[in-house]
Amino acid sequence: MKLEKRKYRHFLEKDYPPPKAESAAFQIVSAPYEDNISYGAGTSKGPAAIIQASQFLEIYGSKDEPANLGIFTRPALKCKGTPGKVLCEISDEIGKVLETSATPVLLGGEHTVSYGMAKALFAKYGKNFSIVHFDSHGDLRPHYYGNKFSHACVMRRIHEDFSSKIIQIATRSYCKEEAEYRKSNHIHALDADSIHEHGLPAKILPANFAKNIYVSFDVDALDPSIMPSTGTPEPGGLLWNETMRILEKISGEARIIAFDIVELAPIKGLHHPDYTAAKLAYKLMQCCKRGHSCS
Ligand SMILES: [Mn+2]
Repeated sequence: MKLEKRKYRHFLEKDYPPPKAESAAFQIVSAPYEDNISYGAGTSKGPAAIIQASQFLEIYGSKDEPANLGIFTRPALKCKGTPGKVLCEISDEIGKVLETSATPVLLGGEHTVSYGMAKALFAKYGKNFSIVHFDSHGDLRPHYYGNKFSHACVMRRIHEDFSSKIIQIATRSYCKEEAEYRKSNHIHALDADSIHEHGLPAKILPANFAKNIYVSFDVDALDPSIMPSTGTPEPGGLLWNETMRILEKISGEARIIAFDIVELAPIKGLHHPDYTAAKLAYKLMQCCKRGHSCS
């Protein structure tokens, strides 16, 4: 059987036999949840596509590499039923990871799944974590066509329920109501226009941020030229190298304690975006480890 035809269940398993869950430095939770779609479909296939593409990452580095420290992939969640039920399923699963010393990594699914991560982090850290939200959209709507748990509202729900401090990065598409909510609630932003016009600021994270950071990465933060596989591709996004610079800066300023990658909607026959998302997941794991060593 050709390597690329075989279906893999564990991140990187082709080259790195899966470690035991209890000794892994990272635990991956797959949440293939797809309930409400604004435009294009297919995010339920995102987690499996990232895991499949990860087999083709080439890793060469020291013993401190995440691959050598152990990445355990938990069985994918079912994500069936009401949004409330699915979000409980996700937060319970992340809660189990947080009882170990592993860093939780959540793969979506639509962006709504991030609420489950935030809920579990809030249970462990209280307000002692802040959120870095990469997205082309604000995701701050009060509801979206009547749905409070739409992916277009996820940061609003998180902000309301956990009072998290949030910075939005690469945003370039939001409505008036979201702009007003942002302003009146002191939600920080490093919009795509600002990055393209002025470059990156000396420090990315606001001074009042917690030292523990949860990075929620909607792949539509990336430019559609490198990331076409998402429901609402929005021109004017981040390219790869500038994304890496931002992540490196953030991991030098704080400690990434959890992250997610959401909204990948694989396109059949077009594998570079899946590979990009898998590489992003691995780079974020490296950033987690960098933050641990500098804190
Ligand atoms: Mn989003």
